[in-house]
Amino acid sequence: MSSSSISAKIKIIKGDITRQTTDAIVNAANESLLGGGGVDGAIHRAAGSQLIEECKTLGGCPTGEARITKAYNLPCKYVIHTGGPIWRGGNHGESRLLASCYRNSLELAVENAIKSISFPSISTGVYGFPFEKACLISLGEIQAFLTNHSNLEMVYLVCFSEQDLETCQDLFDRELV
Ligand code: AR6
Repeated sequence: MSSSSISAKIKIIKGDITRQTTDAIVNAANESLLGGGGVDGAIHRAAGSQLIEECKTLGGCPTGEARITKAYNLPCKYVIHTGGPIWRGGNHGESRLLASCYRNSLELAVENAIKSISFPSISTGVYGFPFEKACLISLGEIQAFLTNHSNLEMVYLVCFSEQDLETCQDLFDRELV
């Protein structure tokens, strides 16, 4: 597939991940999968208490891996939960682990015949991963994955602030990845 047709399958938007109507949304969770603040808190509040009940049955998720659940009261069909790395200066495998979050979430999506998926910017909130660096990793992983998986139709990167949207869109437009 040409790079322009791959780029056409990636859309960077500003919004709230809990409002996305793609087949799946991704939750920036933690290893326990038992809820938290930020995106995780918002997703659990919007999904309702059945989501935590299903998460309890999963037995956690090591950093960089991903797990799938139903979405309950959310407008999407599935939630893919992945725990990103905590930023500890950059020499503790953070980039590799963040890349794994995106790759494993995308793998799980195609295994479940998901055609469209929305990602938040994993690890860039309380986990402190520098936004621009994280964005280059996410865009790189998504582009590489789409090159080899034509079944996935659309991948949305949902930025929470205007500034994050501008940074991410700029990196994408400059084709730095
Ligand atoms: N929609 C889209 N993006 C959002 C939303 C939302 N509703 N809310 C926040 N963001 P964070 P992390 C952005 O802290 O860094 C939790 O407690 C936010 O601006 O949610 O991976 C978990 O349980 C930032 O850019 O996730 C873990 O313990 C990005 O989402 C821990 O936080 C990620 O911020 C995970 O930390």
